[in-house]
Amino acid sequence: MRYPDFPVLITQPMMPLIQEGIESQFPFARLNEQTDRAGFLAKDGARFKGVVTGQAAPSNDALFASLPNLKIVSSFGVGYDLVDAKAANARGIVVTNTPDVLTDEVADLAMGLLISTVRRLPQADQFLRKGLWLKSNFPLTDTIRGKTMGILGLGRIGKAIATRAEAFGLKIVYHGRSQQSDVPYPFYASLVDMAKAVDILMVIAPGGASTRRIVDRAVMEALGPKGTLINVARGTLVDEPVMVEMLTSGALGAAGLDVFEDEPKVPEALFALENVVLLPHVGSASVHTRNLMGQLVVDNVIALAEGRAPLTPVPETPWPL
Ligand code: A2R
Repeated sequence: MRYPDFPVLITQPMMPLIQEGIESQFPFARLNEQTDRAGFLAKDGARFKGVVTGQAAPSNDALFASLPNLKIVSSFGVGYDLVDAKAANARGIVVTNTPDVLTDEVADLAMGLLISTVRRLPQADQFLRKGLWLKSNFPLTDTIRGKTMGILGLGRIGKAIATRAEAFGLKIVYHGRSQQSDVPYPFYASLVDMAKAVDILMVIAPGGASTRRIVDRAVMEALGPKGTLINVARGTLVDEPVMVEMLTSGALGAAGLDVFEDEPKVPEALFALENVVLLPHVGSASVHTRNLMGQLVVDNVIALAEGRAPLTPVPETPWPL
């Protein structure tokens, strides 16, 4: 064992690459397998210097309080809305995520989902499989030709989507909390104003309290019956009940959704709709990219165990703390 002095607490089931990387190099325990979690943490909590986690288990201040010698929370995924990074900072704990290595994969998926939604590729596939092509041609669809896409969240992934979308001939505009000086795309300070001006709204900003239901009824009404909503960020950014109602009535044209508010539960009303494409949160889910993300989770813990700087600290816990 390479790091006997750096015990790690694993809080949820992780991919095999992470489990093997931690189990072979660190003393470890699995919080999710403890029948008496509170008792376990009270007795053993002071042992752990690292936490390895993901989007299935919240890491909050109560957890940090029970781990008084914790140095790092290494979280799988670029989004870390279930980790209270501000509370971690206040306790001198660094939080790391897995940015960059998934940027192109998620951007590829976003474009695939956009074209699938507008050109109705899954519906066309079902049409053929059901033998309906023998009776008639598949109905003509909408197009992305000549359309404008508004990006909510022009960050690493948003920019990678914009590059791809430009190659497809789309006009790009964006909304965020502030205008960026070094991008060529028009900025909208108001999300509603941007939604009025575009055909496609691409959602790729972080989850959490500041973006909760930011895509509300007013935004979806502005997008309108000919508009297309694509969400590859987090389900929490969209008012899901309103979206379902508006997609059902036709007040919102179409939606391509990789994320949902209460995953893996998806509102069943969506299953019956022809104007939606639904994916089970697969934005980064290729073997190649998930392995890069998993290795980064392990490498961040190793960096701390060796007394080095973490590779990818989140902005709320800048290094050195
Ligand atoms: O607001 P800005 O100018 O800092 O732009 C950031 C934007 N953003 C927001 N936009 C509107 N309202 C907010 N409250 C808000 N908070 C952040 O989201 C920035 O352009 C973008 C996030 O970009 P990055 O931090 O580079 O993240 P990355 O790697 O592109 O991933 C985005 C999200 C993840 O957090 C996951 O939830 C999802 O993609 O997979």
